[in-house]
Amino acid sequence: MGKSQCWTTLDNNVGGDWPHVLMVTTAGSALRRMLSAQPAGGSTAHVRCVLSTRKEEEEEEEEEEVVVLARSAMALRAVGRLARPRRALCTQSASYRSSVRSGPCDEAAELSAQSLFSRSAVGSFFQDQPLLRNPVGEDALLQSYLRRHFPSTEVKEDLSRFGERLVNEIDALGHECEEHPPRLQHFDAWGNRVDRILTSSAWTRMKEVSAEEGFVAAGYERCFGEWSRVYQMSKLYLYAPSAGLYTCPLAMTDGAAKVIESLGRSLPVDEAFQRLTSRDPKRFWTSGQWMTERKGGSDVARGTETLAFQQPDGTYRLRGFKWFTSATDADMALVLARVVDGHGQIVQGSAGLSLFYAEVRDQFGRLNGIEVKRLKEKLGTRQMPTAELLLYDLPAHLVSPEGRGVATIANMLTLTRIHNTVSAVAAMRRIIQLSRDYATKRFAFGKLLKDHPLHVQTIARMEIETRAAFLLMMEVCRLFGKEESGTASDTEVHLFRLLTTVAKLYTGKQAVAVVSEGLESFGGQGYIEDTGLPRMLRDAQVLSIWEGTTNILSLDVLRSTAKSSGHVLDSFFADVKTKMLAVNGSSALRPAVEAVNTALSCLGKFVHTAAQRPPGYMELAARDLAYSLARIYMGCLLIDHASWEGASHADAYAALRWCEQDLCPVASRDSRGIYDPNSSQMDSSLVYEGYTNN
Ligand code: UCC
Repeated sequence: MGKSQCWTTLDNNVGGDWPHVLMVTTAGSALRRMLSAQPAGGSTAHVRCVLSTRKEEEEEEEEEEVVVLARSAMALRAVGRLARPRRALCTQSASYRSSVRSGPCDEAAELSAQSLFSRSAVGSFFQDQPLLRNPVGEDALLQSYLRRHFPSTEVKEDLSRFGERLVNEIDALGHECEEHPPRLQHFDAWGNRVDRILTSSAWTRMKEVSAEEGFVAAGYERCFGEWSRVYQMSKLYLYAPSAGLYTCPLAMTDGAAKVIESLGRSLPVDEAFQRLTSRDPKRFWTSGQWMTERKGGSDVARGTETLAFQQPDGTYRLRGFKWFTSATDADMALVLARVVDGHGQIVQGSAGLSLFYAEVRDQFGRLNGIEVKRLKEKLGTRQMPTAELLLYDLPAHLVSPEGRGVATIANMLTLTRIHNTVSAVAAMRRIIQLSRDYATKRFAFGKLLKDHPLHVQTIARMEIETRAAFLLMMEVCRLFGKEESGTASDTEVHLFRLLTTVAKLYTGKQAVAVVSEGLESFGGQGYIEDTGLPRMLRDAQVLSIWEGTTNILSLDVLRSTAKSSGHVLDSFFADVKTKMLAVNGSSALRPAVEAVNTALSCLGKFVHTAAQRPPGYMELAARDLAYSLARIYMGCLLIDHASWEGASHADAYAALRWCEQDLCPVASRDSRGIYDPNSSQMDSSLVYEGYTNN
């Protein structure tokens, strides 16, 4: 057995339950006999021997070593009395070291100390890594949510099977996507301009996996009626942290399928729809969403310069510069552009924008009137190609009514915002799963991290954020499924419009905070690239930026309120009241129910008086208003879940703790005059104090 193989074997055997490790030379069978005659630590269950035969490359003779794993220092000491250890392989706990020094193994300890660094320049440090296990089995809230709302064994079995596939196959592909980011090849060896985006084989495999698992198809097959979106998004929630960012093209693909479905599936988009929703890897297509131009990705209505020239056959050619196109290796894209009329005129603003369908490559696989100027160098999402594209006569079909581009692509935004929420919650869940596992393996200050109350309190706070976010995500998906299947009430339709925005903006921020905290729970290891952990923070940061930044979405809350003449907020108030009335009987949850009711009443007063305030007042309050909606609704959902007969004590605890915070910051800040016109001036003078712009 080679040396490195031997050490690997040992690594794998040092588990969290076996914190004390000692290496001895006594032959394994002899040691086992001694142990059975005189059980160490009172019972042989406290000691485990691992036999490893090692042969140095240049040595002829094989050397047998026995690694002893013990559950307690006492058990280890007992072994030390039976068999003289040659050296300590690793001592994970301070208690072991002190026991060896003070106990009858002094000689052994000295030998151990001498030989500790003898094998390599870095010594024999190793630490059990956090392990990814089937995330379905580890996710108590997912399980109880499904038990409560969706008791289909078929779904549970599919998710569990998929969880195994994640652990055994997909997670490694995700890491590979990170390690082999896309490259742009401008020219081939013979000088031809080719603009090839070269992606990793793992990225290609992710596309096949996506078709096989029906990540998009499940949303349109609607096998589970109004619960189909809950099923689809549950699967994506499991997939996202292992997906190597393949969730991004899937989000846009889902969005494009939704736009096409809502427009009516005429040619040529009918063929595209079938491909976007196919389970056949050979037929499956992904779609891009080309909105963002040089003037920005938020103010799409004023920032879009791309022009559409009509052709004699009724199709169009697009010319423009798309500044930030994600997953540029897609097969098709939905593109916003301005139609140039017969006099060479265009309409400015939102009313001039129309939506086009374009295929990215021709039948020979060459780009269709597209130059890839460069790939973006991004903080995160490096697994995925994001590019600047020059469009010069890209063939395209008008798919929206002329001038209704933004309103038509809004369906796509709804989908990508839901996917964004799913990815945010998934990232939080994954970091907690790893962090709590690590806490059972890492020793510090004489005990495992899991036995340090402050450490566990920190993870518990992350858990509360994640549970609240999870329930909001699921509620949005549930409402979506109802809307699509035509079973949603008016209240639910309004709620869906409001909560999609609120969920995206709030969970995007939560994900950054929770993932960052999660990294810290690994100490320095959380900052080390090849643990795979830093990537999670980089990738989380995008969630609050793309698909509408926090402020843009806060303004969208105002937009949806105005457009619905306040019905979205009326629905919000009505729904929270109904849910709270339903749980009023539960005394354990009473403080939480009271907190939500009080916050709702404060919010009601704020909304009532804000309507009479000067223009600009609500804009300044928009972010705090959105946060208040999020916190109140999350509190309401936590209470609702905790009041279910199958809920656990942890569910009730999470609800109570969530509701201890300021659930209605917009009312608290309003009472302190934060949105008065003069505070805006003060903000400005604070920000620009000392600033010179010569
Ligand atoms: O593209 C990007 C990167 C792609 C990567 C995607 C991956 C996602 C992966 C996630 C998971 C891993 S980033 C670019 C993203 N850009 C945006 O998200 C746009 C942000 N800006 C906005 O949302 C703005 O609010 C705009 C563009 C919607 C504002 O446009 P307008 O034209 O100035 O605003 P209007 O006039 O208020 O809205 C025009 C119409 C109205 O309908 P009508 O005309 O019937 O009154 C609105 O009601 O659009 C309707 N509308 C909506 N409808 C606007 N927003 C919505 C909405 N959210 N839902 C329904």
